[in-house]
Formats: sequence, C-alpha cells, structure tokens
Amino acid sequence: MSSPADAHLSPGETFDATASGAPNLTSAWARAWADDPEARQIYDPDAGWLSRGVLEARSAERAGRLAALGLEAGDRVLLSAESSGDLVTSYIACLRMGLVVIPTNTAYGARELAHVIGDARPRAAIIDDPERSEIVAEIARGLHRLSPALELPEGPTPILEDALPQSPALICYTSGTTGQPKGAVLSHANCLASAEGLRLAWRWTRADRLLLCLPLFHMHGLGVGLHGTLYNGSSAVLYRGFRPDEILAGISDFEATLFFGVPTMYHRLASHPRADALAGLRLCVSGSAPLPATLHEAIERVSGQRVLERYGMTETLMLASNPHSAERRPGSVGFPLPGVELRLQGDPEEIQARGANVFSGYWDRPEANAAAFTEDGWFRTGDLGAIDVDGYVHIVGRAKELIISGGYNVYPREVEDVLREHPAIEDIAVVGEESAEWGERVVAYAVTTEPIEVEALRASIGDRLAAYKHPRRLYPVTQLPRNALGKVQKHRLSKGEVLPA
Ligand code: MCA
Ligand code: AMP
Repeated sequence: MSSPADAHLSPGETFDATASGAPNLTSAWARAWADDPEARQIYDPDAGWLSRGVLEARSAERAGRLAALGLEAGDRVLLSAESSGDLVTSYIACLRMGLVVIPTNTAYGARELAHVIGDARPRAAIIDDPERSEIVAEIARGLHRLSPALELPEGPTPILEDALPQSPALICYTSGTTGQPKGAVLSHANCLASAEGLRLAWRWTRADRLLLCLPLFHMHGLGVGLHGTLYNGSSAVLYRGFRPDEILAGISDFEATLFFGVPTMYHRLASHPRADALAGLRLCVSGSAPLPATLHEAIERVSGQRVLERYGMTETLMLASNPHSAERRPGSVGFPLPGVELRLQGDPEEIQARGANVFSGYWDRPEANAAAFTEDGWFRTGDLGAIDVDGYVHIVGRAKELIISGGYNVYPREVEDVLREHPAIEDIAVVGEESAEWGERVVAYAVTTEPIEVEALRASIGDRLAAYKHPRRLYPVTQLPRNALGKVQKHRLSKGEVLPA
C-alpha cells in the first residue's frame, strides 16, 4: 500500500526503530528518570504526583520484593487492576526484572480468568479486588496473589534492565481473527518500535501531559498511553473510569496537552456543555473503533479540535494514523506509521501489516500462528481496507467476526457458546447492532421454546461472561436466516433485515 513516504515525519527526520539505543523498554524509560528525577510523571487520583525519581527508586525496590518471592526473568505475572500509581510502579518493577506481564480486564469473571491462567500459567497475579483474588485462588492454588502495592517482604534488588530486545514483555489475550482468546506475545522491541513511531508522528515530547482515563489492562491505555508517557519522559494524569466532567476540568487543572480516547468517550464529550474546553489540548487522538465522520465533525464544531484518528491492534500496536501536520481526514485512519508497512490483499481486500512493531506470534499456538501470517511474513489483520486517491487508509469492514462495543472487543462465538447452554434457547446468533454511543451493541437473535426477557437472560449468564459482553437486546425469531451451506447470514441480522417474531 503506497503512501506519502514521510507523511508523519518533520523535514530531515528519518525513522529508526532502535533510535532510543535501549535494548528494552525500561532502559529507555530509565534514561528519562535519570535526567530529571524531580519532574512529575504519574498522577494518582488519591496519592497525587509520583516523580520520575520516585518511580525509579520504588520500582527497583519492588523488583527486590518480587525476586525475594522467587520470581525470575521470563516468569509470567497476571495483572488485573484499576489504574493507580501503585499499579504503574509495580508494572514497571515487573518489566525491569524481565517478568512477562499479562494485562487482564477487571470485568473478567471466573470462566474468562480460568482460560487465561490455564493457558499462560502465570506464577503470580497482581489484583486489586479481594473477590477477584479469591476467584483466582480457586483457579490456581499455587499462584502468588499480590496487591498492586506489593506488600511483601523486602529483598535485594535483582539485575534490572537485562531483557533482550526480543524478550517478551507482554502477553495480551485477544481472539485474533477467529476462535478462543490467544495470548499475543509482544516483545520489548515491538513496544519500543511503536513508541518511537508515535513519538515522531504525534510530536510527543517531555513537555506533554496526557489525561489517561483508558484502562491500563488493554493496549490502548497501556501500550500507547503509558508506554508513550514513559518513553518520552512526559507525564500522565490517571483516572479510574471515564467521567466527561473530570476530563474537561482536568485540561486546565493539570495543564494537559493530550487526550486519547475511544469513540464512545468522544460521543459523550461532544454533547457536554463544556466540550469547548477540548480546545485547550494540543492533540486529541481517537482509536480502538471507527470514529464516525459525523462525530469527528461534531467535536470540531463544539471545540475547534480536529481529532486525530489512528488504527492499531493488540498484536501490532499502532499501524496507521492521520497526520499531525496535514489534513486529518474524517472517516479515515490516515497513513501507515513510520516503520510500518501496510498492503491490501485478497477479495475483499484485507489489510496486512509488517514492521518491527508486529508481534511474532501467539503464546503456545503454532497452528494459529501459521494462519495469522501469510507465507511471505505479513500479519493478517482481519480488517478490510481501501485507500483513497490521496493515500489515506480507510477501514471499510471486518473479515473477522468481531463486535467492538465502546472500544472493547466482543467475539460473537464466545457469547453464543455461553447462551447455547440456556435450556430454552434452541438456536442463537449474536451480532453487533449500530449504536451512536457505543459504536456497536451486542444483541442476540434467538429461537426459543418460551419467551425470555433480556434481563433474565443476562442473569442466567451471570459472571460466565464479563458484563460488557452481555447482549443488551434479545430478538425472538422463528428461525435464523441461513445460506445454502447452513451458515447463519449475520450480515442480514446486523442490518435489521430479519424481523423479530
Ligand atoms: C462498560 N459497559 C459496557 C462497556 N463498558 N458495555 C458495552 N461496551 C462497553 N465498552 C457496561 C458495563 O458492563 C455496565 O453495564 C455499564 O456499562 C456501566 O459500566 P461503567 O464501567 O460505568 O461504564 P462506562 O464508564 O460507561 O464505560 C464506558 C467506557 C469503557 C468508558 C467507554 O467501556 C471504556 O473504558 N472503554 C475503553 C476500552 C479500551 O480501552 N479499549 C482499548 C482496547 P451493566 O450495568 O449493564 O452491567 S485496545 C485496542 O482496541 C487496540 C489496540 C486499539 O486500537 O486501541
Ligand atoms: P484489539 O484486538 O482489541 O487490539 O482490536 C483491534 C481491532 O480494533 C482492529 O483489528 C480493528 O478492527 C479495530 N480498530 C482499532 N482502531 C480502529 C479504528 N480507528 N477504526 C476502525 N477500527 C479500529
């Protein structure tokens, strides 16, 4: 896929994935810590500012505690907690001593946690919620359960910053194009390459301050927001949950320059009476789901901000972005980022990606890996693309069965498998229904032996599915539309072509 080669670069700049000269993430972050230890870096909503020097010293000390527990480089640590300074510090401690972190959604229940734990076999879990901690204890008795503050006996600091570029830093669970959740293994080099591309493309500097309300258990908040902050030696204000009032007030209270959000957040900001405050930011970025052109225009109308939309995936970190210093085109995700190559293949045309940011495979899944990459080494995104006359990339659909609701991915198969266990459900199809606020909403079409209210259906699901995966509507039908091969024609359901019985 061609694009203006230097769409993202300032005159005279070139991209070098290893520009930081650091072999791993924390060596790159440590340079900024050493430079100006007094500088504020992470704001915790309860405890206030943590300086770069405090993050450095405290994370080294916590690495000592983890080592005293017996953890060693290469061991996996599950991490499931709301944003906090403690969580950030302990995350840094893990990476500094070469542990591999598995960020996990705090909405997950026993079934979802059991899959991740059974598959990745972590030796420890950092969890902020006693109830979830108990669930984890039931799943894996021998696993060390820790709070985000790591209240453990102290120990000598282990060797830090020793990970190789190809050492895994993260295992992030995602379903890829099909099937069960798989652990995408991201190396230190993958994460560094993406951070360097975004530094150049978004002109990210030490002077920046990010309002970070995205959860730190997914790639958007963690790999883009937190990693970028630490890589650039800039600062971030953490929020737990998203409240438009707080964000809009935070812009001036914290002298913020950056906001990253999913389209649902922009939808809520656009209708807020104080939305004009967004004008105070240097850059607003949207990603994780399509930003409708009408919403892009609404934000500009109320605040003057031209939101910069970008496109990425857990497996690849960031792939494409609208340009910082040229037209940000509504409905488009812009140009491939520095160091990223994109091409369109097949009919319909799928976006395929290559670059130092792209992961090398899923944890323990040789077959899925063979399917995820083409023979000549390109990663299949499962997204359908088009490129316009000016080289802007547009995402025009998905080849994979995926619903994106409020920036969270929901795999219909997983929801259908759970719903099929309901005694009154004979046949079921789960699809995404268009929603102005959520992008897509999870809805189910069902053939049932007796009427079921959606709330009763949700109650029957209980914690077998995280609440954001629950169907919000249940449409009774006499039969599901199928093609000649017996496959449910989901596109007809999504378009509302099948009327409820
Ligand atoms: C919460 N709920 C949802 C969602 N979030 N339902 C559907 N979709 C959702 N995304 C439900 C809860 O289950 C609950 O339902 C009710 O909404 C209230 O929960 P609450 O937590 O108060 O919701 P909220 O504050 O309104 O949350 C909306 C949100 C949140 C702030 C938009 O969903 C969010 O932070 N989204 C960001 C996701 C993200 O970081 N994605 C990045 C993935 P009930 O009461 O009925 O049980 S990384 C990625 O995609 C790639 C790498 C990329 O390109 O970035
Ligand atoms: P995840 O598996 O959570 O990393 O989600 C990645 C998927 O989110 C991509 O494959 C796309 O389908 C979707 N996505 C991310 N950013 C955008 C965007 N700006 N526009 C449309 N889809 C997006």
